[in-house]
Amino acid sequence: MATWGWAALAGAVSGVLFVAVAEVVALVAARDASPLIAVGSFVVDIVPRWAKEPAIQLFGSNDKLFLLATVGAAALVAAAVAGLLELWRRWAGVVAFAVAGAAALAASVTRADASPLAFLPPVLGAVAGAAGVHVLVEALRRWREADAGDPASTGVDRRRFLWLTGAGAAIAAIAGVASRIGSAATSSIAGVRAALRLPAPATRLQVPAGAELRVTGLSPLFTPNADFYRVDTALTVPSVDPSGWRLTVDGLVEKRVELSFDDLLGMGLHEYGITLTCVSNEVGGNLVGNARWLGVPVRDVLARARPRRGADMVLSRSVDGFTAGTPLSALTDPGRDAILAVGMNGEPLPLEHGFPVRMVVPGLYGYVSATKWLTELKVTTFAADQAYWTPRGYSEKAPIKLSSRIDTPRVDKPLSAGPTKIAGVAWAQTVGIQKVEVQIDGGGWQEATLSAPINADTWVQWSLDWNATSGSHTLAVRATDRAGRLQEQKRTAIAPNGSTGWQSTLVRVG
Ligand SMILES: Nc1nc2c(c(=O)[nH]1)N[C@H]1C(S)=C(S)[C@@H](COP(=O)(O)O)O[C@H]1N2
Ligand SMILES: [Mo]
Repeated sequence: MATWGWAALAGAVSGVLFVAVAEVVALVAARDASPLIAVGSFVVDIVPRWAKEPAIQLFGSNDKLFLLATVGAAALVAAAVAGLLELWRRWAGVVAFAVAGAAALAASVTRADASPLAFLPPVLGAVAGAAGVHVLVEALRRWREADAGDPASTGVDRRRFLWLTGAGAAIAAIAGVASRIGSAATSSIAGVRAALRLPAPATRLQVPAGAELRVTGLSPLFTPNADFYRVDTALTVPSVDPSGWRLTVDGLVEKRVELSFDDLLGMGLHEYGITLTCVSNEVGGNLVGNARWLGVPVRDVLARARPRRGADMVLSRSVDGFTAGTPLSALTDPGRDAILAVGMNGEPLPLEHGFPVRMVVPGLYGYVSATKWLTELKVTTFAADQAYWTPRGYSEKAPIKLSSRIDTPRVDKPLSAGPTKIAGVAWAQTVGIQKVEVQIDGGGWQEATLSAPINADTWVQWSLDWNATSGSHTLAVRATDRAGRLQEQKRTAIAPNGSTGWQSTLVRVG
């Protein structure tokens, strides 16, 4: 191999050493302050919408894995270049590692949930990487100089370089594996959650007879937690221990309030049925789910702090820095069940869905209301504060749009001729669904049977009998809400405040 090839390899090994040492230090000294995650999170926050959306569409819930792999690959290439720089000029590679360390340091200490020792992993990692590249490239230089001048010592110097490079790679590998095993062993929040017993609700959700239609292929009335869609900017699921959790209510309030988890539970828990929807849900998409939530009304919590006149927004903040801006009126309205949820479908909130406390507000898209891993409610104004997605191209206010979806039959599942059912779900949170109509092959609109609604905040299921004949058929669906409004026919994109359009799908009957 050419000298430059060896130098690039030496740089790459030093790069892996940087990351592995940083991971170990992060585990021991500053839990969760992994520079790779910090840099990845920084990228998540700065990539523009046009770059983010295709990645999400392409990789779905693996988008985070894809991002980390990209950051890792870029770091490896940069480290190889640092090896070449060190070969070109002594110390130039060391300077490159120092610059990379400074960038990782900036990303680490500016994270919302940065621990006081967050500076240690990138600093010590960079020291290890810089030392690695310098020592290895010096050894390479000696070998190559010996090659040119004194052939007798070539073998010794060659072995020395290879030995050092191998040792560096081995140390990196061991440290990397150890840090992974260690972090799995110490992430005890899953255990804390499993042991948690929530009090019984003071009022239970009433589910009327006929609330669930039994049709094969139709979404269940309540989406199981394991199937519930997940959308957030968090590269690693935040670990929040309920015993140390505090909710601060501050800003434009008469009295700043701080609540512990037990204080919150002590306010009285009630059960609610609310269908959550993501603004990124495409027509026919699955970024929507219905759950039985256990929680405390937000208005009760706000009442303790007494919002001042002039306030019109509540900026809810997550431990990871994400924020949502919700109209104050939607949270104080006695007619709307905006809640701080601690339970989901009979269990404590799953870690990915915001354990231990999240917000859920009927009728508003998740990004303006449903803050997970909640830590603060700041009473403020839309004029004074902006939430996470506002400067990133999404509307400040975003009520959920009336929508309907066909669950069965599906394009990818051919069916046989004969009597069958066309079925799906429809939602118009806070208003309710009055009617769902189905159109077959461009014919007349036929009214579907609706499930008995739990309330206006949950979706309803719908179904229509169909005698399917052989061949291809186009099925379309549209809903009307209880205010008499027909679902918007015109297709619009998800940005800036949610997609519209009637779903139409092609099915093959064999
Ligand atoms: N902390 C935090 N909370 C968040 C988000 C986030 O990125 N970070 N995303 C929001 C968005 S866009 C949606 S649609 C919902 C999704 O909630 P789920 O993952 O429980 O389905 O969470 C909201 N809460
Ligand atoms: Mo969302």
